[in-house]
Amino acid sequence: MRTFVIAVVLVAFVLPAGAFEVFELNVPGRGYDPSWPPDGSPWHTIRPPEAYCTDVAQTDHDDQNGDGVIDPCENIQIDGVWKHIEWIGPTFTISRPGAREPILVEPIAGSRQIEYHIIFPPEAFCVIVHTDQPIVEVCQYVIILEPPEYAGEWHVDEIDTNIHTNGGSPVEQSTWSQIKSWFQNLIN
Ligand SMILES: [Ca+2]
Repeated sequence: MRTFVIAVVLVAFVLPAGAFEVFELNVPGRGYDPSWPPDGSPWHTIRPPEAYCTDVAQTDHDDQNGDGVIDPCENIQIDGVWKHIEWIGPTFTISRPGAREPILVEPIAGSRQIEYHIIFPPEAFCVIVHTDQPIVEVCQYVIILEPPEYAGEWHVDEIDTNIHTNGGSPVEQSTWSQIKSWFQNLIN
C-alpha cells in the first residue's frame, strides 16, 4: 500500500512538469537550421495555446553529443527552466488568399513528405493535411488535397525551426526538493 501511495505522489509531482510545448526559433531569415543557436536567442511559443506568441529566451543548452546540432533527447533551458527536447524539425507557415490567418504545419515523420499536421491554430491542432508535393522552400505554392476545409492552393510564407519539449526534464530542483521533503515527512 505504501509503495502505491509513493508512486501516486511521485506521479503527481512529476506530471505537471511534463506538459507538451512547442517553440519556434524566432530569428527572421534563418529558415530551417537545426544547429544550436547561441544562448540568449529568442524563441516564440506556439503551444500551449494560452501562451501563443509569448517570446522567451534560450538561457542555456545541453548539446549532449557535442555535434552543435539540436537533437531529440538533448535539453534546452528556456527562461531558466530546463526542458527535454522530444522533436526538432521544420515548421512551415502557409497562407491562402482570403484565409483569416496563416496556418502552421509540420511534417509527419516517416511520411512521404506530403503529409503534415497542423500545429496552429489551436482548434485545428493535429489535423492532417495532404499536399500535392513536398514543401521545400519559401514562396513555393502547394495544393492541399484534403481535408476539404483546407483544400486549395497555399503559399509558403516562412520556414522556421521548431522544437517540441516535454516542458520540464530533467526534473527541476524545486520538484526534487518537494519530493525529498515529502519523503522526509513520511519517514519522520
Ligand atoms: Ca547535438
